[in-house]
Amino acid sequence: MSTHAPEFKPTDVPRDARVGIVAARFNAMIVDELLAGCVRRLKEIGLDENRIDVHRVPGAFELPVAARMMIDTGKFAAVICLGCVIRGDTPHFDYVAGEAARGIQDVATSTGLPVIFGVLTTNTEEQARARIGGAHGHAGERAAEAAAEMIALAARIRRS
Ligand code: INI
Repeated sequence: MSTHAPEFKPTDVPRDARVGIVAARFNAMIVDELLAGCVRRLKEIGLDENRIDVHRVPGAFELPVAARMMIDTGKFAAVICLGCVIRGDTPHFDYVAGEAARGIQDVATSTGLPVIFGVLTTNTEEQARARIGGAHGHAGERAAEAAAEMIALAARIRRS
């Protein structure tokens, strides 16, 4: 039995892995940058552009069902969900953000495949901007790294 925790190396990601991305149109300026950073990082990690499929949905609420549609094709090693939910004056935020998070995790656990939560949930647009290459890093890049690490993990577990 191996008891050491191997570090993630981009070279551990199988060359033939395909990644699906679903990105919300709502708060498009923020989500477009999440998407750009995510695709950029996946390519840096070594995924060919033709192994990355992108689909758009109206808002974060629709991310889980679109992720499920992509997973059900059997083509993808992971699906990354990207969105941005900004708190307003009504309880709407809680429903959209909460259901997106719950739905994405449901798809992951019910299919046994990595479905990555790349959804910003912030009080203000400024806080969201700080997370697309500002003071708080880039959530799109982090989502790409999480997907790559989980794909590598799945490959390692299959081999063990
Ligand atoms: N969708 C988002 O992705 N972000 C939001 O901030 C948001 N707000 O604030 O309403 C939002 N609403 C739309 C929602 O995701 C669905 O698309 C809509 O309710 C139709 O089902």
